[in-house]
Amino acid sequence: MSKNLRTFLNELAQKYLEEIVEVDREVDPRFELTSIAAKLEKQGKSPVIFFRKVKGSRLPAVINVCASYERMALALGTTVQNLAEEYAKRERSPIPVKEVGSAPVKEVVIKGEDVDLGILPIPTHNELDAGPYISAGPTVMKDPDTGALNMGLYRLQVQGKDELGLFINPANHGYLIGERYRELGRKMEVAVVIGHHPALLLASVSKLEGFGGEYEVAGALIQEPLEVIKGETVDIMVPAQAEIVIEGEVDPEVKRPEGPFGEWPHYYTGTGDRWFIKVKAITMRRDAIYQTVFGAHNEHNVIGAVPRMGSLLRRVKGALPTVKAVNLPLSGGGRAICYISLKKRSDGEPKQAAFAALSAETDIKFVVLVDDDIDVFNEQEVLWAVATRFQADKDLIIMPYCLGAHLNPSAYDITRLKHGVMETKLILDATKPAPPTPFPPKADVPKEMLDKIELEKYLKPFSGL
Ligand SMILES: Cc1cc2nc3c(=O)[nH]c(=O)nc-3n(C[C@H](O)[C@H](O)[C@H](O)COP(=O)(O)O)c2cc1C
Ligand SMILES: [Mn+2]
Repeated sequence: MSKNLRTFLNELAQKYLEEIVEVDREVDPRFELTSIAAKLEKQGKSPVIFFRKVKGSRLPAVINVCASYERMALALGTTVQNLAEEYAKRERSPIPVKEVGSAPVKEVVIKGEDVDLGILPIPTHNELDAGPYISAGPTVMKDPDTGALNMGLYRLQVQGKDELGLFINPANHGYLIGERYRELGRKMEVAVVIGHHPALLLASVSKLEGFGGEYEVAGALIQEPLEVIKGETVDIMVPAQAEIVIEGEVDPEVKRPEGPFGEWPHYYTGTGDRWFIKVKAITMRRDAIYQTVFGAHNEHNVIGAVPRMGSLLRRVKGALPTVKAVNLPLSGGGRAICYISLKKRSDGEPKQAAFAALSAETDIKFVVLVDDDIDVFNEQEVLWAVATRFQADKDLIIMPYCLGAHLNPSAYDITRLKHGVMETKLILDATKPAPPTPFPPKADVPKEMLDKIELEKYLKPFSGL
């Protein structure tokens, strides 16, 4: 059976029952649903939470499907240690989609006047959010020049029974494609996909070269072709195994206020005039499960970080094959800060890796390069390298006025007087000089002795003076 949200939730329940909990009591989609997740998160827990009854809808809802690295490793059948490596490997071997003639996502088809987003249990996540937001619905659109299907995860604000505000960062493919439709004087057809195997959400955040390719990466992540079927009202192939698909159209000449929404830096950002989708059809499973991602919380950052780390590892290694590992730590929201380790052969080499990372992902503003003896997943070690191998006057590069993370509250515009799409990029090269330049070895006991020591043969409870 094709992989989808249900196969994943069943697998999770079979292997790690404690990782998924359910709520039978009716909950309010406005704040109550997310407050339950927030309360657990404050206790250091982010289980999948399945809500059987959400006020105002007949559909159940699920949150936190992607809220931990362990769960994402399970989704890809690997371990947390190998997650980025495995992601990069699969991204290198995309699998073409498979078209099918019938699909569960077509069990219910609602079109035209009957369309009402109100049937879906769409939560309002955080206190100052502008209203209910679809946060786990990747949007698919066609590049008008090549026909390639591009998919990105963009927030969608419910603005009416058949209208969804669409916020796309100007650095993303989706924005450039929308601008192209505007130039051509055409409307842009879109399909929003809700509820699928985590691979689909992850793929929609992959950092791919050029427009499109996300469906094929989703296939590579689940290691089987992604099943797709023709849209009802749009000329776009949609994932057959999804829970819900929303089809519609964007007039790229028209923008209107959208936001605020609690974003990945854990602030309300991105408010402004944006495009919106006029919904033409909703198709879904008869007993569709509505999936949401918890904005400005752990899940938002984990799902932002996992695919980016995989894509970055692939792309940075492509530029410099001696790169060992890449981490986008959660301390940087899983996006803004990047640690890269490499086996340095020549002086100047680390900057090549930094340039590759910065060109692959505009949200990164701060790159730290370390040698391969440093574990990039251990921030204490990374800072030790900075403390001992880095001198600011020769190892630091500042690049102002770069395309940055629009949603970072400190980003600026060209006048520097207002918020905008630009940030200042920083590279710290905390690597030792390339051999043969001498550098003191790290102080520690001999490794052979350390390996030989079996503590239980030595240690006894203290018997007193
Ligand atoms: C939970 C989550 C929400 C996101 N929301 C947005 C958003 O509202 N707008 C946006 O432009 N990017 C958003 N992103 C990032 C994009 O999905 C990501 O940059 C993607 O690679 C863009 O694809 P594209 O370049 O093909 O357009 C979000 C990412 C995550 C993980
Ligand atoms: Mn893309």
